[in-house]
Amino acid sequence: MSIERLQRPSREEFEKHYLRTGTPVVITGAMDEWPAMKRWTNEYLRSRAGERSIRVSTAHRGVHFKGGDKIIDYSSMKLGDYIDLVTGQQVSDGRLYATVVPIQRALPELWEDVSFPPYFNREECPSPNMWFGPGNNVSPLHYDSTHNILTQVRGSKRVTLYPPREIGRLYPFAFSSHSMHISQVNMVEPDHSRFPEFQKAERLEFVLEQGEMLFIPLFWWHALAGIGENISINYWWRTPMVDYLRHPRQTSRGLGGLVVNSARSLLRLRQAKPQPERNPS
Ligand SMILES: O=C(O)CCC(=O)C(=O)O
Repeated sequence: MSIERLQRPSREEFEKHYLRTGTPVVITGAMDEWPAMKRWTNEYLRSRAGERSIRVSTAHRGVHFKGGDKIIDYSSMKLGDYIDLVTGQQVSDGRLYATVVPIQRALPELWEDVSFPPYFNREECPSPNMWFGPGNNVSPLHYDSTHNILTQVRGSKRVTLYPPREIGRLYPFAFSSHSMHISQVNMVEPDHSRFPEFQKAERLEFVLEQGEMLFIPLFWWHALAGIGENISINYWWRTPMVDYLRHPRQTSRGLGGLVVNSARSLLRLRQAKPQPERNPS
């Protein structure tokens, strides 16, 4: 399998050949006019939005936001401080990664420099997100429950994609876990004795270059690794119900997880100790 690259297709062409068939594609030339492509140096980002707060993830065993039910180690810091940290020598390469930063709300001064890809209706994507990595930032192998366009504004990323049908070889966490959409296989150091089928899974591997957009269809597995300093904006947009029906296994896992986790929350609420009443003063 190899990824197709297409110069600025029309929306009709995109919908007919890629969206409706659930086929990933790299789109070139569709973000050349975004001011961010020229403007987004570290100096510019610091001067425009350095005082704004962003969410930063810390890697575990080389990978960000991974693992069973404990997942995710996040902290909050100013964009300017983050840039100082990752461009200085204080932290090792790839250890920190600013992920899923809702750019319109968190960094409104920077949102002016980017736009929506012309392949879905804007109102269907309530919150585009910025991903700002220092290089060597690795996201785990996982799938999402919506279609996605990942745009590469600065730097590049190594991408590995697996079709939804390979789920049986990719060892997701149990459907009742909060990480049900994440593979237990660590892409940085895969344990082939625990996960023997993993090597047999059909995959697409390529580099997403600066100025390119990647369409990741619903339920396609993806893992990404930043090459040098890198910034992406991603757009998850509302996916029509009919697209879920094409993937009964993933859809039923999602619904099963929802039921189990709602029941757990209800149970926790019921078991919560009543707080002692305060004496009115
Ligand atoms: O770029 C990354 O590191 C991860 C992006 C991702 O997982 C996504 O857009 O769904």
